[in-house]
Amino acid sequence: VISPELSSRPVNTPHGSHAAIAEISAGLLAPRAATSPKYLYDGLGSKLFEAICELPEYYPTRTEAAIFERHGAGIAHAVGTGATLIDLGAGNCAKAASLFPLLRPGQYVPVDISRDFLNEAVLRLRQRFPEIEMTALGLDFSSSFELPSSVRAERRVFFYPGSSIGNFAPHEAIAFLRRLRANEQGDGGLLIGVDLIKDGAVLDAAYDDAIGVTAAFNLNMLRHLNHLIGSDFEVSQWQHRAFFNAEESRVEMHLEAREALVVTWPEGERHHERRVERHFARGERIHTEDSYKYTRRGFIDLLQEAGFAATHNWTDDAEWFAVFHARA
Ligand code: AVI
Repeated sequence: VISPELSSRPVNTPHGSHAAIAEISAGLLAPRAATSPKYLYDGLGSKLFEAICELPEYYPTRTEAAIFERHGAGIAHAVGTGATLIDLGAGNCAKAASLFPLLRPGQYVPVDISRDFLNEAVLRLRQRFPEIEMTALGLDFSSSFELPSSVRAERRVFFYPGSSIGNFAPHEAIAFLRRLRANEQGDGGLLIGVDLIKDGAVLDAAYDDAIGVTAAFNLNMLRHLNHLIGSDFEVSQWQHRAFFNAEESRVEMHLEAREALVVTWPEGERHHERRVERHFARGERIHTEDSYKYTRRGFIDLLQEAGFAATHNWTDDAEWFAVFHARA
């Protein structure tokens, strides 16, 4: 199901790929420790994210779904039917699947870094929609990517819902959208969901829910890092922190050391016996995710900087979330 030439782990060690190990190690050793949010998504992380989407505090998923529900006909009219629908960060594929009756894609191409999770979802989806050709790709599209020849070239429409674009800094978002344009070949488009700036208390609650699902999602990254780089993080020594940073227009997620502690991991493949040590003071943080929020005008400007013309956008009554359709 998953195209083997597009593995997200080009050179495998007993843990992660060399590139991932080097990236994680450098991030942890930086004076302000940080990790890429992509490491939130191992198998359990993807399931926890699904649970987040069910939380009353996490409004983006249901608000976006309501926009698709209410404006589905207009969105389908703008996008057109029979397209090659490329679903970036497809996860359980549920959002795209709910649009199949309206968009009637000629080919569906779900892409996700969590390949086992994706595989399971696509197996189920094929039974529901046997008439749609499906090509699942298990790869990390956050850096560079090229679509294989099994993806039809005509009318490529990138579907990027859920405000995942918010997990890039604005300059990275522009670079990412430019790469999409390069893969799109002129006659396709982009259908993208974007979270809008709103009251800070609403944002704080959305990323620090009462029953602690988002805390578990964030803390699970430590287990994933232990698996990827062979580190010895103890989850109980850390706590979840999340808050809206209005100046930067983003929600930040951090993991904060509850006490002074040391984390170690193997220095490299050739020096298995030597371990890197990273000391954390009590209260010191690892910055694990940013989730940028935009105004509608601000996002139209960003699309334009990336070379897209924003043709339409749709929002909910409270203007908490917006869906944009853009063409090259
Ligand atoms: C996937 N992404 C858009 C989510 C967000 O809202 O930034 C990830 C998330 N992090 C915490 N809760 C949800």
